[in-house]
Amino acid sequence: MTKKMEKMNNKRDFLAEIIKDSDNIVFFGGAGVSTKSGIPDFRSADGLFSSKYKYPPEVMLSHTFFMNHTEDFYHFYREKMIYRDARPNKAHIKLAELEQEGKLKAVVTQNIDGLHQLAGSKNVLELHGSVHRNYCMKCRKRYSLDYILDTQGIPRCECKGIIKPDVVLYEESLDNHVLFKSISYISNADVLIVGGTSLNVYPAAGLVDYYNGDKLVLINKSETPMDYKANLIIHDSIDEVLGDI
Ligand code: CNA
Repeated sequence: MTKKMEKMNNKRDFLAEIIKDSDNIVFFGGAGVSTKSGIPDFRSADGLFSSKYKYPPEVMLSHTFFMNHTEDFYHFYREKMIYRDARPNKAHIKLAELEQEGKLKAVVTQNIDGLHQLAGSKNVLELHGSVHRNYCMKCRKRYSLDYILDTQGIPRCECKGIIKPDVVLYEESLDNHVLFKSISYISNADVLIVGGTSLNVYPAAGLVDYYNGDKLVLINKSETPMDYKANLIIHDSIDEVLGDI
């Protein structure tokens, strides 16, 4: 792999060749995939974690905070976590095309924005849930994102129960079915492309360890704690890198 890479003119050509040669690619991504669509990530300089709020974002996005300060949670959530008008960028679109061509088997994402599906991806494993699904904590009735955005304060079900977004908050565990399916795709992948994630949030970040192959591609603007594991590292914008292929 390394020798082959030395012969290639640049990393992007090498990535193009890896993609051309495989029909078993899995993509694992995070918030950086959607920044070009106008949705801020957590850990970039202009990300949510560098903004000043009354409570840190990790606290406001925790299960305890949701239960004890539901109205404050919804204030932050509606203002900072939901971007109804966001559209897929070149990264989402390329990944959907690769799936349609039969080359990419699954998108495993930490994102909750639904942009992969909007771009046309069919097999999307949402490790942290989705802002598009919401349910009553009392009777389990389902509600749309529009319902959450078009109400004020705490959104209530017709049975008066509190509606909760189907997103995995801090302190909550991941859906086992989604997690095991993700592990299965990643452990059987020929190529694993990891992108737009700081690989800081566990257990999601630990999924990289299930990859068994020798074509681990990491595309991220900044360094990650798993750069040393990658066979090909591109520190650049994922929308440009994937869009150019
Ligand atoms: P993160 O910790 O904020 O890391 C994002 C990473 O992406 C950083 O390392 C950036 O350097 C990098 N990055 C930013 N823009 C680009 C780009 N255009 N091209 C390449 N790299 C880029 O986010 P993670 O996803 O790693 O952390 C997981 C959290 C963030 C999950 O729980 C998500 O639910 C949560 N989140 C999701 C969204 C969303 O759904 N769009 C938005 C904000 C946060």
